Amino acid sequence: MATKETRAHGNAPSKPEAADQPDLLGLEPGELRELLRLMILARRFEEKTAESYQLGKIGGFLHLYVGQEAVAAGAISALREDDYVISAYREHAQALVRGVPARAVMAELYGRATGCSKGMGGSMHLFDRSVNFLGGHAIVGSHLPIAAGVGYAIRYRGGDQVCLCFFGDAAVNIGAFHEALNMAAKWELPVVWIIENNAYGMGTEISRSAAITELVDRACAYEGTASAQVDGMDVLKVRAAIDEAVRIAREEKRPSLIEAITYRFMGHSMADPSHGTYRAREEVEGWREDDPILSLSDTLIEAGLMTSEEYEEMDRAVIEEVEESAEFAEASPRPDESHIYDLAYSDEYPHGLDRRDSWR
Ligand SMILES: Cc1ncc(C[n+]2csc(CCOP(=O)(O)OP(=O)(O)O)c2C)c(N)n1
Ligand SMILES: [Mg+2]
Repeated sequence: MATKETRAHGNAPSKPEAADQPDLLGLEPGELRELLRLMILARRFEEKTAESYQLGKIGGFLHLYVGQEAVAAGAISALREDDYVISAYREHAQALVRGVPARAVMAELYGRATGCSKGMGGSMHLFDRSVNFLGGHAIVGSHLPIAAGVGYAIRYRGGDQVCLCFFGDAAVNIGAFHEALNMAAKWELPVVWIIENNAYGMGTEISRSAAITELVDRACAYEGTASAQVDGMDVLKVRAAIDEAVRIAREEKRPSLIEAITYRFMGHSMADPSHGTYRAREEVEGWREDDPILSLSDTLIEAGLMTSEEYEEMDRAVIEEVEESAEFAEASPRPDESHIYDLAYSDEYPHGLDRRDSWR
């Protein structure tokens, strides 16, 4: 069973904690409250999407991130605006935390022209170039070589940005994982690889598919790749690990592989009941006790950085924002059928080539 006890839980390079003082990483109270707000936004947003899905307002697949919010919030908050984020298909939270407006994400899920991918992508293909959010990729592992390419482009242009690449534990057994990590190490690319190890690829527990289950250990196959395993239920520990990985990428021009130990509270997708037949109810309930939102709100309240009334007010404001995003989506038009072939291929050809040249 993938209980908290049976899984490794973090050797992140965070500072040692004093007796019963939480390590707040020197963050300002406002920054800490924003981390909490972002996690609540991801949670409330997805609760709403589950409701809309059941009402038939959202079509296709819908993979919820509930339980894993600390990974997206901790990691993306460590970035600068000109850095890049790329993700797999469980990416609503990453898009929201990166700054894609809730209404643009919701409208995309509803298949509306006002969505961040103009209603042509849906849940697994969120994209927003204005905040350097490069997707949303449905094929497991397919975006890792793209992240290496982004890292290469940064290096080629002499920039000091970083590309943060999220993927699940099952992606580490895909060939593209090896190819991408190998090239990133060889070419010293500023990529931070984040494995969101939630113990399962659909209904298969990682120990049944991976020869090495300490996934972070795979970093040693790619010399120069820094690595850390971190408690992915603790947003501050994730933040500390990614702060360091980002520093390494920016200053030392080296990639890192970070394994965040986390858990999804819901099923693989809306088609999968929350515990299914492949995991025990007690296992899910055990992890729910480690809810990253409640952990941070307790920490902030105990540290005197927030009152429980302020927490409730924050939650209320987020719920309002989410409700408004659903109303916006509902009222938005669907994309026109005449655009069905748009956005699949680029119309721009580099280096003065014209469309016909590509057929020669
Ligand atoms: C190449 C490929 N094979 C199979 C699938 C079907 N599939 C979709 S999600 C998934 C499991 C992926 O699990 P993981 O990488 O751990 O991510 P998680 O769903 O846990 O976030 C599989 C096998 C796919 N999308 N792409
Ligand atoms: Mg997984």
